[in-house]
Amino acid sequence: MSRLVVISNRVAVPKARGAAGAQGGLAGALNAALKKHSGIWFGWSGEDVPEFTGETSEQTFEGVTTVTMDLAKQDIDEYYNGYANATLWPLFHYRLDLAEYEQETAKGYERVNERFAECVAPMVEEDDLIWVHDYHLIPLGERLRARGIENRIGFFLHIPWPATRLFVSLPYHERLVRTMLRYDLVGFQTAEWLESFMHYCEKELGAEVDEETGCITFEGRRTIARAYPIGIDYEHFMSHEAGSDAREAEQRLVTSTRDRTAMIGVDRLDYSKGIPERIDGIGRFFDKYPECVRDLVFIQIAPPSREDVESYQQIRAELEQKTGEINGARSEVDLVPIRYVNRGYSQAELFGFYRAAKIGLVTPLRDGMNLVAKEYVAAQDPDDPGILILSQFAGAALQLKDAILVNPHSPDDLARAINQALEMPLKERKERHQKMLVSVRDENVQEWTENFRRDLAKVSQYA
Ligand code: ADQ
Repeated sequence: MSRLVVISNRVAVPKARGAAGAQGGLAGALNAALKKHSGIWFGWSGEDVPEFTGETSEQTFEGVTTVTMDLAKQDIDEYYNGYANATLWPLFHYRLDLAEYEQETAKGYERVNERFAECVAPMVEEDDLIWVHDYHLIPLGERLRARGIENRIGFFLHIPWPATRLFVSLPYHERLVRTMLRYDLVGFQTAEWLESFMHYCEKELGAEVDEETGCITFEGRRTIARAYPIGIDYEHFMSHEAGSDAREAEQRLVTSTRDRTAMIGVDRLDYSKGIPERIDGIGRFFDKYPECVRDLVFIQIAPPSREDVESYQQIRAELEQKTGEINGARSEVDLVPIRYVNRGYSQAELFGFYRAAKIGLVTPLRDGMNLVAKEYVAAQDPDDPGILILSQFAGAALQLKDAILVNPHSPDDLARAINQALEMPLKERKERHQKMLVSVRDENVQEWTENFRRDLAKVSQYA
């Protein structure tokens, strides 16, 4: 069986001690796949050095070898904070207003992709399957090809692929897509992002696109493009159910909210997650139903991320202001309607919080998938499940159709959804939850990893 080589911006380095259980989700699934197929995981160490040296550091733990490289400060500024997170991330999340187009950061992005190729190429063995992850590394396949690597190489995009009309605002957009077509297999979270990509290839590049097979033929080469919706590590996540950390967290929330209904939001602090818009929706609900202020409490957990990027500093300030306004206007001596917590929690604690919350608010303005929505469903008590309010613009909405779907831009729609959730009879809650649970349980992260790996291994059959 072919060895698997996974390449992503960062590597979740397993630790010999103390990190047990800290790896859920994607990291856990990739580790399991690497263990099974005896592979390597390569990425940036997260450290910066005065100058890039090309030296790598390797460690093997339980059959998985992780290899990392350090990057120069300038590399990180241009490639990571710059092009990846201030150009591609906002553009791919439909935030043209936040996207910066700087030639210097574009060059840095290319340069760092070249550095990845320089370090990875010598490790590649003849029959390896190479799997590249996410928007940081789109041109890497092409850089590896330039170094003579002829292995099967796949790419998975964790975020949305934007509509063609939006995507063409990116200078040199054609170059980026041409590099995508040097992969053998490209995967997207949903059929919607896949269709946008194919539309671009056909209309802008003039590629031949077969929508049924996902085969894109361009300049004599073939690439297969498909949707692979990512899931959670269901079994691992459910293992928290019986643990004391989850139970204590659940109890903490239940005790502190007393007889009020708890609603929860859990996100990285990111403008794509629609948190200020969510707060507006809650404000609108309180305006419409002031008698409910005493019955509800909203808990938003949002640890800061990407703090070196300016738009992330702004979203933090905006959120603090909005929360302050609503709490200022609606609080009583014994009651605060919104609790905003600026830190992260372990998966076990999140399990407990999700379970204690009778409404889960997952309302991104745009999201590749969104795993919080799936975790919320998994954590519910099947005999008395909470209700998921989910943005129609999250990839997850295509699978979780029994959530209450909302337009996250509309405060009125959010207020309507909260009211609908509060009034929903137990029978309907159970029916909706049961259907969503089947999808969350069956379309899990192991399935996702295996499907992608299997298609990549088969890819020569199509070429
Ligand atoms: P993210 O944008 O980071 O991921 P998401 O899928 O919602 O978003 O979350 C990933 C993980 O982070 C989840 O396991 C969640 O529990 C954890 N997490 C989020 N907020 C947290 C918090 N406040 N405290 C602790 N943990 C938290 C990107 C894409 C998504 C896609 C994933 C996987 O943007 O669309 O679902 O990759 O492909």
